[in-house]
Amino acid sequence: MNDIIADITALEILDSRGFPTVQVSITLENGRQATASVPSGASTGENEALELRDGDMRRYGGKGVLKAIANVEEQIAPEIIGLAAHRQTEIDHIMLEMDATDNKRNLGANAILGVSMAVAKAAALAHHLPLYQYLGGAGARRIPVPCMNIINGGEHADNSVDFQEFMAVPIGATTFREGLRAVAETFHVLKGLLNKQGMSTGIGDEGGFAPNLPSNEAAIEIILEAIEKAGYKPGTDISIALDSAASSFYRDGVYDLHWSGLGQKNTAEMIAMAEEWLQKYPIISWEDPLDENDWQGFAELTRRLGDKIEVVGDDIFVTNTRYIAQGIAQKSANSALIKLNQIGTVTETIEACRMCRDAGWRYFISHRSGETTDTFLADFAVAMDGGHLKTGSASRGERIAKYNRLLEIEKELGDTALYYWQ
Ligand code: 2PG
Ligand code: MG
Repeated sequence: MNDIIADITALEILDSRGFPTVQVSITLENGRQATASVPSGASTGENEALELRDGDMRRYGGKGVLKAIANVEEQIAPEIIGLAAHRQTEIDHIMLEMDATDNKRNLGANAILGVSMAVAKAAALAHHLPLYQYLGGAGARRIPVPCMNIINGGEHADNSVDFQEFMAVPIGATTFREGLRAVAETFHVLKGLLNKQGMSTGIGDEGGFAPNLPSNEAAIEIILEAIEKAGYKPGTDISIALDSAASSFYRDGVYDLHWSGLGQKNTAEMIAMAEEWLQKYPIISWEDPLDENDWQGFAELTRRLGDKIEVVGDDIFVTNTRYIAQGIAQKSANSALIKLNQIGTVTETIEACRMCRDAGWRYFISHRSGETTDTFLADFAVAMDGGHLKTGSASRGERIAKYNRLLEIEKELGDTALYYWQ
């Protein structure tokens, strides 16, 4: 099968927040063409790979990506054209060597990832395989549980809630489509409840509601009410997952929760609060409960709660095997959030998943708060076989596109599809 790369072009497009991002198209010698686009985060970890922005204040407030586009077309393309698209690892390594920095600041992680994802898509096309099967092999058949972010706070919304994400997790379903239905129905009931209380049903960056609730706990309580009203049982059918994104409210050594009326807390108090909430609420997964540099706090929290819930590290590990290895050695968590653009190549993202799997950790595939309608993530989640995915709420087309792609994959797999939480 001819999968030789004949041409690579790039285009500055807009993401779901209306900011520029990179789209890359690859044409193969056989005439087939694949296009991929790169997501972008808002609550970013300090050690994420660098998203190259132009800094030219006359365009998009400095957020243009024309430099990254030029890097794809003028620097990367000449080195990659002529290679076979299925040589993913080799191609990614060529780009890493060309960039030669620890955070991809020369070429830009957005330039490199756009090419890396488009290469994978082109190879899948050339080999007449769906992307999830090309990347995951013949055994790829587990559809991830959709952890649906139905209340948005923190840096993803302009409301009074300081935790970033409140997710409904359909653990009781036996198929993806039934799981998706359960949490989508809950989302709709939640809208009615908020309406009734005179609260805003405007949405945040990931499509969840962004009401001005009196506290973080109020967000959990109203979700539990919505689950019941939708006809499901909290903790049995649908559980709760949280992403505190705690780095975003950690200032001068304290966790500043003044928005939601909790005042300031130190690490020990944050852990005590988490412990108390686990008694009260059916929480099964908690991401970034502490600041990304609070390694000791993470280890202590994991020691205390790690046998009850999934403790997920996002900003602390940034999908980088260097930090995940440190986390495994120090028992800082028991799961890593996995985001392609935190590290910047498909190959390194696969390595991060492998490292977690080898250590008996879970890994949780994730979108970014700035997304496009590209559905790469849905196929990638099935290919990686981790079983846990977050890709936003039951609104906003860029989130729905991923859910709809998973429905297609499930249908294609028919009876062979698997779906379960653990
Ligand atoms: C997160 C992500 C995705 P962002 O913190 O987990 O939900 O947000 O893309 O803004 O970093
Ligand atoms: Mg996070």
